[in-house]
Amino acid sequence: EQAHIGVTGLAVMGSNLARNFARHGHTVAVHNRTPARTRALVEEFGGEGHFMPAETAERFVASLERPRRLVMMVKAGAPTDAVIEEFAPLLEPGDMIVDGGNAHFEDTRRREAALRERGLHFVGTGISGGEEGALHGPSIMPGGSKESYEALGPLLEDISATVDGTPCCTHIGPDGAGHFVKMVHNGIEYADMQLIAESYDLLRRALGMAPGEIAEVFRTWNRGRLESYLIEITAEVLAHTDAATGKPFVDVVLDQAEQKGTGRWTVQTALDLGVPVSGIAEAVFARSLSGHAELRDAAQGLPGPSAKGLTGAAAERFADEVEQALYASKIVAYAQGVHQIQAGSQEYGWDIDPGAVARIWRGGCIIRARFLNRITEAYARERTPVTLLTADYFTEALGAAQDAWRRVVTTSAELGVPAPGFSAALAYYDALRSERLPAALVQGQRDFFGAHTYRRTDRDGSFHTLWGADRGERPA
Ligand code: NBP
Repeated sequence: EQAHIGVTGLAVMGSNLARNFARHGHTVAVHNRTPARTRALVEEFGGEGHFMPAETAERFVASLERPRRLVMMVKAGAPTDAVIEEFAPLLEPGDMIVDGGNAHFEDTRRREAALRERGLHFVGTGISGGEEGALHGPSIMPGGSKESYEALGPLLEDISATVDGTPCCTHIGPDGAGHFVKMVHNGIEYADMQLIAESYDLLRRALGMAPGEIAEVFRTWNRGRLESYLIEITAEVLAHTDAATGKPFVDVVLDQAEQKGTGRWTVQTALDLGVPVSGIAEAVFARSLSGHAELRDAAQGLPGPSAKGLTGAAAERFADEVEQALYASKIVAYAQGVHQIQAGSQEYGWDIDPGAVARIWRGGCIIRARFLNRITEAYARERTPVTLLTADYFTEALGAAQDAWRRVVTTSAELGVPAPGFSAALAYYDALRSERLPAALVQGQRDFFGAHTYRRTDRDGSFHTLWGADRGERPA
């Protein structure tokens, strides 16, 4: 007997994926560098399905049916290259290596090209949903060749989450496309988390609400258009009481947010592609600012505003306004992420369908949310919008929310409560809306000090003004 699929790298993610395959009736070969993990998996969960444990790479490969489907779930970076180098010589043309780790898409492009030369398919695959997702159904974003998806797709779709009967897994595009989309997913996740955190902070500091009360507000929001996994877990975290002190859990946690780096990759890549992902960037910077204890200590004495909080009618309507600001800012974060996916797709020739991406993000992954249906709809139309903001549904939502959104940003400034996510999103919206931008003045400055030239609104060509002489204009 041979296995349908093999999983090597049996830490939490790999073990859970292997169990997920087994629970769906697939025979799964399992392998890990340290064999104790392989034994532990089979000992503990062997009853869940049919596992074929292998203690050596050779035995593992020999146990797979051909063409071989080998999923690796190891630490990203050098360990991934080491595992590829260990297995590639044992494989035959047409075999597939699936990298389900959090690889950088440039690494995936390099690995795919190298393995293609050797006749092997390398399928860089984004997997979101954490440990629970891996076991019960993640959102799966496979890159690599179309041909490899024909052999792998049915198995991956089998174990992915499903929403309305549709699997949260689709072929994203060639080589690094899957890992690229997973990276942007994480960038959007950073932005969404930051916006929710700002909402909490504003409710707390403008209205003096307790964490438990704010949890109730989030629970209410989660029954409406903001319904999403992140809002749901935020309510859980806010409602939690620390057992040791009896204080709200959120008050005993050190307020320095950490990151593993995928948000940073999103922003670095966006800078290279020239895509303004300001909302995502502010979220990454907000985490980094929170970690600078020395700066924050030094700044404790800086003067703040005289206004202390909201009262009266302004207080009454504030929670509803924050809901609107959150929804509008979230639309902007997704619009920026979708723009980045489109720019990457263009740069690397991936032909990614943003509507399909939104569809597979509806379940399994961390950013799963009711509102993703609306993005899928927007891109299912014959005429797809240039930006998500101009899709009918979103334009209406932004229009309805904008007054409240502006008041929330104003209030945050007046009370001295930082809301970089809300304000960056609003600035992006207003910049795109503006008929003229002060970029014209920047061009003038650049031409003045560096003779960088400018274009005119009324004539083709590039020009330079002789700023140091008679200020006459010359074609450049
Ligand atoms: P880890 O990222 O902690 O990796 C541990 C695994 O890598 C173990 O199986 C370990 O084998 C193996 N490994 C290492 Br480290 N170096 C190796 C080498 N040189 N040769 C062979 N194997 C090696 O595991 P994880 O948290 O399960 O995550 C797996 C991947 O999935 C990562 O890329 C991660 O970024 C990604 N991911 C994680 C999550 C999550 O929620 N945790 C979500 C989505 C994606 P050993 O047992 O012999 O040390």
